[in-house]
Amino acid sequence: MKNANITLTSEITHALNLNTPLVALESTVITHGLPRPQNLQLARDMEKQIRDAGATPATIALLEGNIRVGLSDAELVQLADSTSTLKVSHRDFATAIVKKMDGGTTVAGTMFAAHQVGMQVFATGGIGGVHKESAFDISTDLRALAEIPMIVVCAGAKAILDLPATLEYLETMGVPVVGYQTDEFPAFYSRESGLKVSARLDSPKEIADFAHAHWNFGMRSAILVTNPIPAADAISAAEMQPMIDIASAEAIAKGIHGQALTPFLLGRISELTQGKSLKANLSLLLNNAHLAALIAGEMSKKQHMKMI
Ligand code: PSU
Ligand code: MN
Repeated sequence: MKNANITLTSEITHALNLNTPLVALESTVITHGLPRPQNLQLARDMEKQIRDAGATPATIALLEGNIRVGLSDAELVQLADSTSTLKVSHRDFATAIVKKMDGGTTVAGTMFAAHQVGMQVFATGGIGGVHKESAFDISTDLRALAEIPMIVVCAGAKAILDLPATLEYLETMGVPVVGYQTDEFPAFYSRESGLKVSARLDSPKEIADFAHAHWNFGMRSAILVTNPIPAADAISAAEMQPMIDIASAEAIAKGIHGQALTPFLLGRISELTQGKSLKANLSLLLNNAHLAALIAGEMSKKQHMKMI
């Protein structure tokens, strides 16, 4: 293990040593992204989805100030039930460590920890990005994508963000935005956004080949794989827009900013759509876990071929 501050389960240590397929999972979605009790159910379902597709799940979080890769079921319950968790992105690790707090790691925080222990594939729902409400609110997720070489599978980003600005930022930082079986950047609840991805790839193997081409050439950024929500659970952009406008106007009126903004917008949209968005959210998370597990399988095959 490269980083002595991180505790791994023996199952994950074993998988890393043998190069068997592994998928990292974030935990802000459990602590701040979803209501109870759906958060615990989702955490368990994502792990199961990954196991069913032949990979090992590694949920990453902080428990009493310890950075953990892989949680037992009792620890997942502890995290999902806790009422005083910290949302942990890059700047927050030291706070959680010295104050011995429980914490949910964001996309950025999860990427950092997962990379430190040698993982390459990560599944999440939606990434953070450039917010519309204030000029300087740009998620640390974007910086992490620029600097940490991992395959990050998501359903795009929510239209609560400034999606064109988010894509411009990713382009500036040299992050490939791959559409899985699509040419269009998906907008989380919606399969469409009117914006283009930088490359379309149609199979997990093509994605693994792409990652090798990017990194073997010397690039260090992540590869953002965007996987549209299953059509049956998608909500059209036209249907979402009024809710997004209401939530955004409320955030501005209440002066909500910083780390609290994303959870506020997510919660309000869930209320405004009366649970429809929650169903969509759960569906796309499971869909991403499945694809990430298949990509991890292809990455591990490549690793084994190299060793022969
Ligand atoms: N977007 C979602 N659901 C989420 C998040 C983002 O649709 O749960 C979480 C992720 O953990 C992401 C974080 O990394 O919010 C981004 O927060 P911020 O915008 O404060 O960087
Ligand atoms: Mn922010």
